[in-house]
Amino acid sequence: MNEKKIFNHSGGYGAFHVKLTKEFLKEQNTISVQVNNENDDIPPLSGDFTIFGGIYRDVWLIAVEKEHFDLDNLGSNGIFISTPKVSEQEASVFIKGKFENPLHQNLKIKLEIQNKDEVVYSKTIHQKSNEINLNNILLKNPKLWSPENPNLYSAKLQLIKKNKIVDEIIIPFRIRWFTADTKKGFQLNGKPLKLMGTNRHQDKAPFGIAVPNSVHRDDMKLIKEMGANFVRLAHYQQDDEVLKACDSLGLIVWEEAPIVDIISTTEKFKINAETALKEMILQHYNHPSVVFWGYMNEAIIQVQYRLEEEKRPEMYRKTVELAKHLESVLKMEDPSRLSVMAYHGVDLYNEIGLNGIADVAGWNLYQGWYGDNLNDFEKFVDDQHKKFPDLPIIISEFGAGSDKRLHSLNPETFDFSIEYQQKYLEHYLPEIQKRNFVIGATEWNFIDFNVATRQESMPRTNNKGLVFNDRTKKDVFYYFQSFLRKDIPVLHIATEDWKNRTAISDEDLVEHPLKIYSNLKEVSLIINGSEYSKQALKNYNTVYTAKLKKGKNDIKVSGKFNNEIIEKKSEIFLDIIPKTTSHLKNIDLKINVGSNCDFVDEHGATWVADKKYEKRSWGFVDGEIFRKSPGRIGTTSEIIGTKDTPLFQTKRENITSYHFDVPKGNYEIELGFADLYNAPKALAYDLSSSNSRYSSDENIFTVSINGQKYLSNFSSFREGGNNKALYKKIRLKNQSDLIQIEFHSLSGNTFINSLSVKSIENYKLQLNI
Ligand code: GCB
Repeated sequence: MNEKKIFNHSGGYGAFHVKLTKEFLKEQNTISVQVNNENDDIPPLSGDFTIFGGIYRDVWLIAVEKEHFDLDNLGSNGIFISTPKVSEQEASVFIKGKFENPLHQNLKIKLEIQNKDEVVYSKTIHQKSNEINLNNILLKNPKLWSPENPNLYSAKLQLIKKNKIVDEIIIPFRIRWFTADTKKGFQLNGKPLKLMGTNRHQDKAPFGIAVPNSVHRDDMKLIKEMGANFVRLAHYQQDDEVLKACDSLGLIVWEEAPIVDIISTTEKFKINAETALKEMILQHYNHPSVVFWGYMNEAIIQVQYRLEEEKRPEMYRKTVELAKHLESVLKMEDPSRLSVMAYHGVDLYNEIGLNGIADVAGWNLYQGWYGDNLNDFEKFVDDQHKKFPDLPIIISEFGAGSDKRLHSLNPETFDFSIEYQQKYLEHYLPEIQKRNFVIGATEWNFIDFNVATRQESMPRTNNKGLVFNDRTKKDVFYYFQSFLRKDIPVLHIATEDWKNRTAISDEDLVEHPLKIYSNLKEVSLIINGSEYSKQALKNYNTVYTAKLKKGKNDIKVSGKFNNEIIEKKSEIFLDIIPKTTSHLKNIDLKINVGSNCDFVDEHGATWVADKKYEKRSWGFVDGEIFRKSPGRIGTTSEIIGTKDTPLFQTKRENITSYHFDVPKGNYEIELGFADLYNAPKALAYDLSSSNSRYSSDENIFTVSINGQKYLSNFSSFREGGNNKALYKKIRLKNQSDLIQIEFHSLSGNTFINSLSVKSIENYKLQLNI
C-alpha cells in the first residue's frame, strides 16, 4: 500500500482479505499486488496441468462501516450455515459467525430466511457479544436440495445500529442430508444416488486458466446437460462462481486442496497446506453442493522419481503424518462433510497406511491406458473392496487420450484415436455402475487442457476431454449423456469426430462402422435412402456396418422415446482409395507407416493406416511396429519440426522392404523419418562430421529404390537430431510394375515413419536430397 509492504499471503487458489485501515491510507492511494510462483513451500509442488503465473481471479475493494460482519477469517464471509438435523419433516439450521464492533455499540442482528420469494423465518436478536450463535432455528417441511430439485434457501443477516443497517449479508444455503457406505452406496435425502460425473480443470483458450466467470458457469451447465450429478474440482480450490453454479444447477461437488504428486517435509509446507485446506473449507462452507473435501491427489506418485530408494520410506511416513494432520483439521473445521483423497492405482497407498485415513478412497485408475488391460480395472477395484470392505470408493479418475486427427478400425491402447477413447470409456461406465461399493466416479477430464510438460500426440495438451478445449463436444460426450440421462431422449450419430473418412477398397460401396449413442431401446437407420434393419442398443450404443459410397453419404437415424419419434441426421464424406494399384494410372498414396490409425495432416490430407503387402497392392513386406514401451504403440515423445506429430510418433522398424505394385511411369516418393535415438551422453558426437564414431545401437542404414541407392549411410539422428521429422523426396522413372523400397542396416535398426507415392508428369527435375 503506497509502496509499503503491508501483507503477505501464501497459496495461489484461496481468497484472502487485507485490511486497509487508516494508518495506511492517504488521500490518494496506490494498491499494488505482486505474485510469485517459485516458492517450494507452497502446494502444489508438481502437477499434470500448466500452472500459469499471474493474478486471474477477482479482486474486490470492499468498503465497510466500523461495525461489519467478520472479514478476518481466512477469506471467508464470516458467517457459516449448517443444517445439523434434517428430515423431510423438519430441518434445524445453525448459523454461526462473528462481527466487528470495536466501539462496543449496542447492535442487533436481523435474520430472515427465504425460500424462493417467501420469507419462512425471521427474527431480530439483541447481540451481547460479537459472536453469532443461532442454533434454535427450525424449519418445517423443508424443500430439500438435490440434483433434480436444487431448492434454494437464503439467509439474510443485517447488522443494525440504532435502527440503521450498517452491514448486510445474503448467504444462499440448501437443506439436504447424505450418507455413504459400501452396502447402500451414496444416499442423498435417504435415497440412493450413484454419483456420476467428471473432473474439471479451469482452462480454456485463449484465456489459459484466467477464464471469465461465464466460462465457469457454462462449463457447469454443460456438465449438467451431460447428465452428471457429480463433479470433482481437481486439483485445487476453484472460483466461487463454479460453486455457485453447482449449487443452483444441482451438482454434487468434491473440491480439493492443491496437494498434488508429492509433499515437502518442511514445517512451512505443512502450514501452507493446512491454510489452503482451511481457506477452501471456510470460503466454500455454505455451498450445499459440496459433499466431499479432498486434500491430496496421488500424494506419493513423484517420490519414486525424485528420491533415492533409501529416502523413500521416510517420505512416505511424512506424507501419512501430514495426511493425518490435514484429516483432523478438516474434521475440526467441518465434521458434516466427507473427507476423501485420490490415489493412483498401486497398493502402496495401503501398505504405507495412507488409505483409510479419509472417509472415502478415491482411486485414479487408468488400466487399459497407462498400463495393463481394460479388464484389470474391475480386478483392481474388486481387490481394493476385499481389502477394505467398509470403505466406500470413488473412481476419481479414469480416461484415455483422443486426438481428432487419429482414427482406427482397430483401435489400441495409446494410439490416441477417437475410437480407443470410446472403447475405453464404454468399458468403464458399466463396470462402475455395477458396483454399489463404488459410490461414484468422475471421468478424467471434462476438457482437453494445457500441460506444459506433456508431449504425446498433441504436445502440451492432455487430450482426455469429453469436450475439446473450445468446448465442442466429442462424440463420446453423448455416450455419457445417453448413459446418464433418463429424462430426455438422447440420440446421437457418432460421426462428428470422424466425418471425413478414407477407405481402401476396390468396391463402389464400402463397409464402414457407424456408431450411434442413444438411450432409446432400438433405432432404425437409413443411409442414402437404403433402410437397414432395426438394431437394439446395448450399453447405450450400437454399431451398424454401413455401406458407404464415395463422396457424401446421408444418414438418418430414428427411434422412439416414450412413444415420441426422435430423428437425427448426419453426413459422412468418404474417399475411396483403390486397393488394387497395379493398373492404376493416377497414384496418390499417403501411408502412416507403423500405425493402426488413419491420420489427417495439417493440410487435411489423410495418411492411411499401414498394411501388409499383398500382390497388386502395396504394403510392408517385413519389419515390426515400433513400441517404445511394451503394450504401447509408437512413442509419446514430442517430434520437432512438424505439426504432424502423430505421423512421426509411429514407425516400422527392422524393415527391409516396402512394396508398391504400380504401373510403369513417373513418380514422386516422399519418405518421412524421425529417429527416436537417444545418443549416449558419454559419446562426444560431432554431428557435422560424417566420419565421427558411432555406437552400435545408432540407426544407420541405406535406402534403395528399385535397386538404386538413394540414401547411403543415412542417419536421421545425425542429420536432424533426436525426435526430429525429416522428409526425403525422390523422383523416379519406374520401368517395371513394382516400386520396391529397400532398407539395409549398417548399424542399429532400419525404420520408416511415413511414405507417400504419387504419379507425376516429369521425373527429371531431380530434387536435392
Ligand atoms: C492423474 C492425475 C491427473 C493427470 C491424469 C492424467 O492421475 O491425477 O492430474 O492429468 O492422471 O491424465 O495422466
